[in-house]
Amino acid sequence: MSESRDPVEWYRRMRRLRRFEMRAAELVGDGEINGPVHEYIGEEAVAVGVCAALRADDVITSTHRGHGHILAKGGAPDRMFAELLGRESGYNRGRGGSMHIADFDLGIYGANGIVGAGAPMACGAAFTFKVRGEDRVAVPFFGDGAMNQGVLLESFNLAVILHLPVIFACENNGYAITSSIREMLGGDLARRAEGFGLPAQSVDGMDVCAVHAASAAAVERARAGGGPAFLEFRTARYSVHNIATGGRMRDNRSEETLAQARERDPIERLAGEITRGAGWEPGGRDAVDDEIEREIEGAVGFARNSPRPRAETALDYMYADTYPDFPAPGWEH
Ligand SMILES: Cc1ncc(C[n+]2csc(CCOP(=O)(O)OP(=O)(O)O)c2C)c(N)n1
Ligand SMILES: [Mg+2]
Repeated sequence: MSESRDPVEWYRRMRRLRRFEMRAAELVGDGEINGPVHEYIGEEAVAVGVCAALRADDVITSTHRGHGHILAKGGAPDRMFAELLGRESGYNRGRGGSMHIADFDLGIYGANGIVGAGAPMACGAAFTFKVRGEDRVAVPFFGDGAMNQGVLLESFNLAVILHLPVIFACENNGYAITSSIREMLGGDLARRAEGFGLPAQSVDGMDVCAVHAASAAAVERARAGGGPAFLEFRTARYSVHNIATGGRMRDNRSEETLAQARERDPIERLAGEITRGAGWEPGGRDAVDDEIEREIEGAVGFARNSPRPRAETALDYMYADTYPDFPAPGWEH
């Protein structure tokens, strides 16, 4: 998906993320989706605001909570639902499920079940851009929980010393599974990143305009050779960690705290700003909502009508059966 500075388009993209997740939750409830599903509802402004600052040829790495990032970078809802429903037409031919969706052509270098693991991959991509003299950037998304992973801190260091075009996008929703950041994380996230030499900023992650502005500035800098940056987006997930396990993964937030988070809803906020500002396209908000509804229902229908892999092919595509020559031709020892 390409760069956008149009608030109505941001609304459309956020609404797509929200409805995708709501529909996925229903399918989990109905038993049509098996395996873990980490819902992104409440955090839509982060994925949409960041990705609207990226070109189609920039790359992202994602997390276990990846649906939002993938959709915001242009992932197709029909192939995503097909993957969640375990169908042959899914992104991983139905063998990967929610946490392994990737599309290299769209610059989506994968959701990832290993917390923090996308960061070094993004550094690798950014190193390639730098060596080739390309003005592309790489954005690893990760959560507050990943800030305690060694590999993430090593990636900060690597990005700084190699001056890589990486924008570290930290989604601080205050929780890692059921553990509050207050009990688990020493110091301040942005100050921690600054300690590595990264320019760092803390941003209201419920405000897509603020997310986009901070991201666009960091991307522009990185493209021009200005090096990496760290952005903390303060956000909130409305649901439990993994909706497939239901109440067993409930954190200790009170109903009141959750209600307060919902009052800051990023989609309602943007909708209000559009109404008060430049206004809606012909047909208004309802027309966009209807368009998304048709898209999401069409995607669910596509997935349901797609064949499941045959049992005897379950292990196909799990392992590479050919390897590139190594050392690669031209490699100097
Ligand atoms: C290396 C590693 N350690 C632990 C886990 C188990 N785990 C899965 S999600 C998660 C919490 C991640 O929290 P955060 O990074 O804040 O992301 P959020 O779920 O809040 O989006 C943990 C500890 C894992 N998947 N990988
Ligand atoms: Mg978190």
